[in-house]
Amino acid sequence: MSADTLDLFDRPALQPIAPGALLLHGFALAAASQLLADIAQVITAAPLRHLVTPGGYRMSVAMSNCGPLGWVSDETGYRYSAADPLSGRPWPAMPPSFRALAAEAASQAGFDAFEPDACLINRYEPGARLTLHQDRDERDKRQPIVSISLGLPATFLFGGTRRNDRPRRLPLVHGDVVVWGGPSRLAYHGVSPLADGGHPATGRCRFNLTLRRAG
Ligand code: MD3
Ligand code: FE
Repeated sequence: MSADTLDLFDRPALQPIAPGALLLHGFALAAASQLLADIAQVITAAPLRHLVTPGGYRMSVAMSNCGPLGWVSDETGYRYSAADPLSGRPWPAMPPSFRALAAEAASQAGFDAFEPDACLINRYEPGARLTLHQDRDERDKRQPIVSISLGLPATFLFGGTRRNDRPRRLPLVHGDVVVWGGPSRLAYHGVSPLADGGHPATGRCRFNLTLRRAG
């Protein structure tokens, strides 16, 4: 390839986003069909549902969890719970495919021995969004968070450590993996309303897996 020929999409495989934050383009592509089959299994046992915020709003994103702990919200607050409030039973086990990919991605970003105990599954349909927030319900903030994007593209909003810091817009596409740690761990972030479309792997939606060490 000649020096002036642009690489496909002109994106490096590993893209630093901010101190402690690294975007791994396409890192989940090879595993995507396994990940989606495993998501289907998990959400059969623990169905996706629209949680209610402590403020009384129904979330537009539908959620479920797997692993020892699951993130839940209701009128009384946010918390991690070992049981699915819909069934009273433990969340489904974390599929090895999720665990392995998260540990590999974290290691690429310099976080060794990442052992997530919580995986939140977010499903976005067209129009669904996540308003700016921090993830601060986890015990050890030195542990990174790994997120895996599948299906329709989204515009991720990445702000600073103060809510009023103007967020940067970061496109995330099928197969992208992001590791958030160090100084980025408490950054405000969100997702713009999902644009309508269709994706061969997921149909008319986006899945995001958020892997965390919560307990
Ligand atoms: C940046 N989910 O579930 S994951 C969430 O695409 C959440 O569904 C988004 O934010 C989604 O809480 C984004 C990416 C993410 C997760 C945690 C972060 C980005 C982060 C923590 C600090 C900074
Ligand atoms: Fe978050």
